[in-house]
Amino acid sequence: MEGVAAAGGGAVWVCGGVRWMCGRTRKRSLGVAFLLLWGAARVYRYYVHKKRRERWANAGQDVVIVHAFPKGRYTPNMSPFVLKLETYLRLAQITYQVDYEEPLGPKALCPWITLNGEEVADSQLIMERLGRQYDKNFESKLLTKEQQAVARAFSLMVSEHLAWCLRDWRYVTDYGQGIRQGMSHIPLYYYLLFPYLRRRMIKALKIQGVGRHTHSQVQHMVKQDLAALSHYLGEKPFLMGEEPCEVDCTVFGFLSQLLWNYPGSPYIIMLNNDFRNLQQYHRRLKDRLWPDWDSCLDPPRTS
Ligand SMILES: N[C@@H](CCC(=O)N[C@@H](CS)C(=O)NCC(=O)O)C(=O)O
Repeated sequence: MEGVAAAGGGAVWVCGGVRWMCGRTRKRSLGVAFLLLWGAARVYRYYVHKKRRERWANAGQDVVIVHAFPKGRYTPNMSPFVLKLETYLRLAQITYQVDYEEPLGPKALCPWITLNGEEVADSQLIMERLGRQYDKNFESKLLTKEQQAVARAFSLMVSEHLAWCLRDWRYVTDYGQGIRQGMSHIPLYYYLLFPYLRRRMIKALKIQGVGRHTHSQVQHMVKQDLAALSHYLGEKPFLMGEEPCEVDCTVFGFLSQLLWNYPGSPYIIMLNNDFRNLQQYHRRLKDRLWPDWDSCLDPPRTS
């Protein structure tokens, strides 16, 4: 009996050992497979990036390639920064092409550009760089030093303050609905990543500061920014006078979003009721610089 019991115990021990080894082997195989897949994905990504970069570098001497998110249903882009940059390129009459394959660039931000193989990120830095390269620095040519200071202050108010207040609506209050409505073709990754993007935005808003206020306080801030723009514009055709310059491109990018991509927000009502001159100003810029607006939408609008 004892011998049988000992043999039984030994068998259990051996089986357990084999199972343990199989488990370890399985885990190790899974680990190796994961590493191989990850490595293959990295190599593939590197190859695709290299091919794209070769293509962009050969787009033609001095042709600007703007890398952007996909077109919008109501605006040529859902990003105010892309619209700002495209509007500047049109104002400066610089030839450009838009690429939608790789929207995030070297600083993990959109937009960025490729120019003769060189990569530049951040709409403001891009405009300054192109201004120097093509001698299209409107503000320094058209404005006095004092006006340049005002233009810079407005530009920063819009892209570094108003922009955060609008992100608060777009990602937090509206839960990305306006973005979904404004795009005909939403990449799958957007749906998958939205909860993560929203959490990341809430954190960024808290760090920046706007995210610490109540929504009604943020709405009040937007109203004050719009009021400042509206009062300064007054009856002038463009913000700084008779001719448009860089700051108008910035304001245009943001007003376009407010007018079309913030359905259900209090901001459309503000523009309709309190700031009609901003709407007329926006139309003036659109008529002048975006005569092909409808054909730049996705799908193109035929009316
Ligand atoms: N200061 C930048 C801001 C650009 C920016 O915030 N872009 C947003 C899209 S509208 C972006 O790239 N977000 C990606 C992210 O936050 O990961 C500029 O002027 O270009």
